Amino acid sequence: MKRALITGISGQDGSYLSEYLLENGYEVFGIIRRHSTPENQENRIAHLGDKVKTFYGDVFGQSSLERIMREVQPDEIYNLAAQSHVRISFDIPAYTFQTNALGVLNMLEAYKEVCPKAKFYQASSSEMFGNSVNENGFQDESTKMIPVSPYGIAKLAGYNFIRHYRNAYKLHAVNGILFNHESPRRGTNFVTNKIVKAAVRISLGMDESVELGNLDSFRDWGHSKDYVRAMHMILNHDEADDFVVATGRTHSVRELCNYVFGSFGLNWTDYVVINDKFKRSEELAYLKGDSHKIKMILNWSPNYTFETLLDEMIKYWVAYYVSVK
Ligand code: G4F
Repeated sequence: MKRALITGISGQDGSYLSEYLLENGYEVFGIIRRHSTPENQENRIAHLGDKVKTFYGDVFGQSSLERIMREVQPDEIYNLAAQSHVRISFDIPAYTFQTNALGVLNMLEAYKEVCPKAKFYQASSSEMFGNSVNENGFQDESTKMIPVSPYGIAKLAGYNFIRHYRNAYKLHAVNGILFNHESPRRGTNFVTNKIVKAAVRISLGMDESVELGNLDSFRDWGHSKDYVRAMHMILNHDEADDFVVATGRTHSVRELCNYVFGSFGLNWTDYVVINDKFKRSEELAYLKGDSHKIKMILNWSPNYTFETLLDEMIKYWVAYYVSVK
């Protein structure tokens, strides 16, 4: 049985990746941070029970990472731990950098020291591109990376550490450059789940409005389940390499509102209120990913569309509020 070690296992991607690896016969181990209310910390993986084994640890502490790696002896390491909220990274830039950049370095050092024969996946992000777009309107592996947020800057440092360790120490360390990916398990302070949850509550008479920030940015939204499958494929490619993972379709936040409120027969303009506190000091305006490389080399393609992703999220929140009402 192959052994996988996942940091950030209690997050959206960590939970779906755990399920995917268990289905594929892996033993799954995860690192979680200590939290004063432990049930909140593990609610996305609680349904997996003792099928996953978790350890307390933190990407800040190399010695605890080494101890865990020594005990697990992983074949595959997925570094998904991050401060993942871009707007919040403007409020806590140093913490974001420590987690998303120095955390990668600590993980790599522990990996090089303890289990260098393992394969190492790094959760890199389309936020690293900033406002660079190729002439054809897409971003791919060759697009310049000029990030516009503390989050993106930190992720870019992590991305470069991976490339450096791969080249310098001949480690099988890879980056997945993932565009936005969502699901019912997405945090409700990210725009998709925030809008879906609000629209469901408004449709049920539980709320009257929702406050949002910039409606004019465009994102390439896919489903986390499709993207964790891509992570596994990228890591298991014979050659250690970096891949963009995206749907190739883009929509504005405005279009997202229109689809979600429209599915309840509501006009979103009656319910959305703009609040500047949800805007960013510098914004990434447009993301549309070109994932031809992973399609051609690894034969990956997404099962979900923008519409089926949102339909699943809407269904989840309707069932949730109908059951608690
Ligand atoms: O949902 P978001 O917060 O995601 P964002 O900033 O694109 O970041 C996500 O995708 C990245 C990949 O490119 C990941 F690396 C990152 O970890 C995260 O998963 O915001 C999407 C868009 C932005 O343009 C934002 O300004 O929605 C806009 N927006 C408008 N009103 C809002 C809101 N975003 C949030 N979170 N909340 C609002 O009220």
